[in-house]
Amino acid sequence: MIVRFDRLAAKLPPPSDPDPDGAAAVQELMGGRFGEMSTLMNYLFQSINFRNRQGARPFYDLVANIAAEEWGHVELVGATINTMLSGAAPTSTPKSLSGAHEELKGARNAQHFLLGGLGALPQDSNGRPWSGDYVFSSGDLVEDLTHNFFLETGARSGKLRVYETTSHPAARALTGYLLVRGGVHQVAYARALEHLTGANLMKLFPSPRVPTDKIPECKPWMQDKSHLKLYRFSPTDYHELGAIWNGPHPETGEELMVVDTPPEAFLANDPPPQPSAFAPDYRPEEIAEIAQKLRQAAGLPKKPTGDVAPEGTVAKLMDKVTP
Ligand code: MN3
Repeated sequence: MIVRFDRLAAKLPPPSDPDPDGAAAVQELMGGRFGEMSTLMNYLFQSINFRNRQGARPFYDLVANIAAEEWGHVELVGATINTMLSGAAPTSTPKSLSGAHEELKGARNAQHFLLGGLGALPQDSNGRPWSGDYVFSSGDLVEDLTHNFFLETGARSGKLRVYETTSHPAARALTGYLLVRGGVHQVAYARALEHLTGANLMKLFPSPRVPTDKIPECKPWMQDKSHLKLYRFSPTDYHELGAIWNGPHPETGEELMVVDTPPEAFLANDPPPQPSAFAPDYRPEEIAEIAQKLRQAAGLPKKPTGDVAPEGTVAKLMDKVTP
């Protein structure tokens, strides 16, 4: 089971200029074959199905622990898509709904506003739903680890292509972070295979050639040594990561390290209401009023007890004139 924290793995900029077509491209990193839903579900199913885990403990710990990190990557991709869609329609309640989405009728993913409330969907960049067929869980450890290495390789290519496709600051922050963390997981599966078989996949397939040290949005994470760290995502379990995650980084030669806690996490920006997309309703203030009454009746403080990134971050959002 998992414990959930209302935090994001990386700091995203607040909503600024909307970029619905860029958001459609980012969907590939969510529900594409090599997207974060695929990495999460592959490692989740492989860990659920893992047999003789006591006999193979370091390998079980590795796959199960990385699955937990992937949950956070799914959340981060979703938050990025929402950031890029914010403001694509009026952010204040329009006087008339007529034509409120007129500007969006040519958008690449019409379901972002026709089905979702200007929000992320479990789809790829062509709007195809994520599929369980993307999960490979054969039970054969060498096959599964080889698949995972290839999955992380494809995932990094995808991230780099999305980086090349949109310069929206949220997409750049996302891909800068995920390129570094995907690199860690790629090396982790290569190390696991090397320990098991002696084959060095990093030498066999030095791909994709991602110059992370030259990408500005990767640099802060490299300075933080995030490319060397495998975080332990459990207060009680998965202690054997260090039996696999050790030795020099295959590209930089620096020493790999296990960090015994989850990484530093960040408050999410509160995405503004999109009344014409009925998110959270055509009149969001009504839901806010009901929530306030319930809070009072339950003896909760007047101010919400949960945290979002500090106020004012939404002020930069281009609030479109209501039609
Ligand atoms: Mn990932």
